[in-house]
Amino acid sequence: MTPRFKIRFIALAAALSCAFAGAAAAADVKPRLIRFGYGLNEDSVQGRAARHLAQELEKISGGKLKMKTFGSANLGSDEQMQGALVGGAQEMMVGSTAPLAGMVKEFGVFDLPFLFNSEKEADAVLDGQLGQDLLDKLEAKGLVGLVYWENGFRNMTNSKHPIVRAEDLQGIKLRVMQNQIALGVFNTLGANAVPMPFSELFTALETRTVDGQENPVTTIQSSKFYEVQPYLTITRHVYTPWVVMASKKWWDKLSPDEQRLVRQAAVASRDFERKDSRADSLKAMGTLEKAGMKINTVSPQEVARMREKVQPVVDKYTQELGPDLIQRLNAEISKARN
Ligand code: TK8
Repeated sequence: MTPRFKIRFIALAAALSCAFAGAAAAADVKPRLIRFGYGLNEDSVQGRAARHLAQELEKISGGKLKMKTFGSANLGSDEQMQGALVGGAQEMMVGSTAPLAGMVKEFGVFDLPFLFNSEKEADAVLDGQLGQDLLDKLEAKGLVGLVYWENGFRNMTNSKHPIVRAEDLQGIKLRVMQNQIALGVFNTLGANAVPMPFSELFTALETRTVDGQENPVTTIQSSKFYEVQPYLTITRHVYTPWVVMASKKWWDKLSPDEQRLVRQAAVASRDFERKDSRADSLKAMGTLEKAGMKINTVSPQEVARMREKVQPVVDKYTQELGPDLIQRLNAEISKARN
C-alpha cells in the first residue's frame, strides 16, 4: 500500500466502524436467548413458521436476538405454556385462542361455530381493531399478544363411520379443545365431548380413549391422525386462530428497540405462516386421500341443520361474552364479506 492509499484506507475503515458502532448504539439491543414453544411437530405449519420467525429475528437484530424453538409441546401443552409465560419461566409461544378464553373470556368468540365463511373474513377481523382489542386484554393477565397465525377451518375425523348427518355424532367420544363453548357445541350436536390438551390427543386416538377429534386438514396431516382415524368429514364448522405471545414479565425488561424488532419479526412470521397454511391446506387433502382416509363433505342442507341445532349455544354465549361484542364482530364480518 502507498502511504497515501494507506491513509485513505484507514480513514475509510474508521468511518465504517463508526457507522456500525453508531447503528449499534442507536439500536439498544442486547444479546438474548428466547425460548419459543409450540404444540405441533417440527414438520407442520407451526414448525415452519416458528423457524421463519427465529431466522427473521436473528437477521434483523444482527444476530443478537437468538430464538430457540421447541415443537411437539416439549415445553408443555398450550395451557401449560400460557402459565409459564405468565410466570416468566418461558419467553414466547404460539397457541390456540380456545384455552386462552379461560383467562380472557372474549377469546371465546373464535369458538362460536359457523362464524366465518372464508379466510379473508377471518384475516379482516383478526388484523382489524377487534382482533387488536382482544390482544390488548392479555396484558392485564401477564401476556403480550403480538400477532395471529392461521390454524384454520376445522373438520372432524373419527374411527367409527362418516359423519353425514349431525345424528352420526351420537355415541362418538370426540376430543375438543379445553373451552366451554367447544364443549357445549359438540355435546349439543350429539357427541360425547371430551376436553383434552392437544399434546395427549394422538395417544388418546390410538388407544381409543376417544373416537374422534376436530382440527384443520393441515394438522390432521402433519400430526398423522390418518394413521388412527379412517374417516374425515369436511365440516368447516369453526375457524380458529393461533396467537403468538410473549411473557409480559420478560417483555417489560426489553428495550423499546428490542420490542420493535420482536414485533417486526412476528408480523413477518404471520405473513409467511398464512401463505404457507393456505398452500399446505390444498396439498393436505390429496395426501390424506392417498393415505387411505375416507373423505366426505357435509351437504349445505346439513350444515344449515347443524347451525340450527347449535343456535341455543350461540345465544347463550352471546349473552355471556357480551351482545355488544358479538354485534361488533358480526358487523366487521359483513363488512369483509361484501
Ligand atoms: C396445538 C393446538 C392445536 C389446536 C388443538 O398446540 O388443540 O386442537 O388446534 O393446534 O393449539
